[in-house]
Amino acid sequence: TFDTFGDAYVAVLRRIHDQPEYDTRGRGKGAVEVPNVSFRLTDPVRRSPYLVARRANIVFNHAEALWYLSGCDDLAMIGYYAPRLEKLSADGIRLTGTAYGPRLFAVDDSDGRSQFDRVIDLLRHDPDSKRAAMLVMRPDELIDPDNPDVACTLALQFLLRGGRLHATASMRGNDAFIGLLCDTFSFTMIQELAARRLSVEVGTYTHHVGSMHINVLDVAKVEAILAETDRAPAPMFPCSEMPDTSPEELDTVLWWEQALRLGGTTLTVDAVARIPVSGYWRQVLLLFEAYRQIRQTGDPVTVNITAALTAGNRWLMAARWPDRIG
Ligand code: 5HM
Repeated sequence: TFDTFGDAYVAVLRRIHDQPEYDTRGRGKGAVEVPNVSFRLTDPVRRSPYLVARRANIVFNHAEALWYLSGCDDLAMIGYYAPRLEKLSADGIRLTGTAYGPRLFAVDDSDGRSQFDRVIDLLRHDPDSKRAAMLVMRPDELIDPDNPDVACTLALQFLLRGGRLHATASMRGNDAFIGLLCDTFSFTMIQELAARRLSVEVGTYTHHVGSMHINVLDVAKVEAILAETDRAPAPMFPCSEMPDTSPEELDTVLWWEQALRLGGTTLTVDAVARIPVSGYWRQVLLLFEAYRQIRQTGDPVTVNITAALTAGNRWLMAARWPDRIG
């Protein structure tokens, strides 16, 4: 059990790096592995580790969570934030296994609800339910042995206990350096959104993985992270809590995300302040505007936008794009 994800992340990397149990070569990729790794977070809202050597992409983290919440599977949206995902798409248009959105948040039956809607409704009527589980990987994903993109997540489960919404993610495999950070970020955002919808506190987050591994290609970067935390503890920043967010408010955030991505639209701090969403989501739109400037101009991000970021977001942006954040 750890307080924050930053603590768990470093502990998992250290365990796999220092005491690997297997060397594997699944699909031709060398990795060191520890099977059946679990951890629990008591404060899943503090979901970003502040590690210079990790160079985490806080813009991608939010984009991926929103991409899931949108219920979409288009490469165009998520590929703008992470071009590496292009190679996972068989047709260059859609992602299959990696796109958890359609499985969790798209209406998938004649009842007009998504898996997420159903578990929320279930917990409203039967708060002690043991059934609030959403399945992600599907049996048909193993039919084609060359499928480049099989979902790594098996299921997400909510337990409403003691007035708090606990969440558990079960994964068949997880890349402890890259995927673990992104997956925990998105899953704890989903947990927080669900807790707010149910008007309960955020509980603990438990992450369980069948094959937790570090790809051999990333070992040097992992060693840099471990050396960084050996030198000094990572900094800490205050974290904002997500307010209750309606589907309409999420649509507004997604509309602005798309407008910034597709070009033509730019945002100033004053313009963001006029968008009818909460301060929490305005901060996310500021991150998208900062990223638009990084992608579409060669200049540093404008001082006003940088100054309007929270201290934690500014730190993460500067660690990722040191020459673009003043
Ligand atoms: O051979 P396999 O299908 O497991 O390769 C996919 C790998 O991508 C996983 O083992 C894991 O290392 C990584 N991954 C992850 O960590 C992939 C996804 C996409 O579902 C994810 N987290 N969300």
